[in-house]
Amino acid sequence: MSNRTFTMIKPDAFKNGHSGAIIDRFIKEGYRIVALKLTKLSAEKAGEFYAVHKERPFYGELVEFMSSGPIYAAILEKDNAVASFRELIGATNPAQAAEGTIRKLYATSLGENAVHGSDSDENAKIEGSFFFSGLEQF
Ligand code: RTP
Ligand code: MG
Repeated sequence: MSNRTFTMIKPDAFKNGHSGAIIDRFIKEGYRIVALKLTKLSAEKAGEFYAVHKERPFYGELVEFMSSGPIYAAILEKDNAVASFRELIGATNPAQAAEGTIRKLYATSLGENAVHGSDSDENAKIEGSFFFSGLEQF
């Protein structure tokens, strides 16, 4: 089990002014910030990041949304990071997310759901390296 996960604060949460509260929550929940950057995905890069969803009906909408404005990308470290972080962010659909979870508090809708969290240790590594060089992942 790896102790790192990858996250993005998505364009809706950034635009709505929730980035500070969300990063503060990561820290309060005991995650160490390994790497952090403010950036903006092109449609091409967003499409590449979410290539696993290429055949899904929401792919076009997802790519458009994820390239619509600034995001924060981050690598976080804590024991059992991937699973514990998925619990902290809550269900994909904020309407189904548990009370107190980040998506329950800050997400806009199923498509615009405030944060991303890697779904496996393998994907956490791939996704972290999509945004950060080896030297930035100290
Ligand atoms: P994420 O990858 O962003 O952490 O979210 P997740 O694992 O909870 O959900 P996933 O199934 O991987 O879907 C990726 C993102 O696609 C958008 N989505 N839209 N309109 C829809 O039906 C729909 N379904 C998913 C969401 O932004 C979701 O987080
Ligand atoms: Mg996912």
